[in-house]
Amino acid sequence: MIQRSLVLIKPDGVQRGLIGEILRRFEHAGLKMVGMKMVWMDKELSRKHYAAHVDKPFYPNVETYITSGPVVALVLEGVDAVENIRKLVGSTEPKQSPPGTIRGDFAHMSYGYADAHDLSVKNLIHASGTPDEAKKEVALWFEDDEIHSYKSVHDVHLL
Ligand code: FUP
Repeated sequence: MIQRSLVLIKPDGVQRGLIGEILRRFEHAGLKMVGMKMVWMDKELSRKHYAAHVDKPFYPNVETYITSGPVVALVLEGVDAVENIRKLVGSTEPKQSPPGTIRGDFAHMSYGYADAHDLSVKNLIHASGTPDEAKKEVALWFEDDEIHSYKSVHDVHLL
């Protein structure tokens, strides 16, 4: 199934100069960028985006982290894109993320360290967890006219 997924390059990814590297990983995997913008999230957007987590004890630190600088928001399209993107991104906890994944190659923080320092775990990227979540997140982040349909070279191999 061709799916769309929402990806955020979080403030640590932007500040560390990893935007290009992260985009390269997705482009090289054949995923099509159909939406892209830079956004400095406010608390309201953070609460909407992390609606499932707002009442959890770790939420205040997640909000501090995600609103600490601009993020790059992407809509990526591809075959089973939601699952394939999560595979490329790695585990939520960078320490658990194997080498070869974006988090495993560019981050290593553990939940233990984050909790001991009253931080959110710095894991570079958000990627929608399920197709249902992806639909809701794409609708929260992008207007219809901000998402573009075009032919990429990869489309030749999908037919
Ligand atoms: P993910 O699905 O990978 O985006 O992760 P979750 O939705 O489970 O969690 C949202 C964010 O909260 C993650 F980016 C990491 C952060 N988090 C913590 O900092 N501590 C926790 O104990 C759990 C999650």
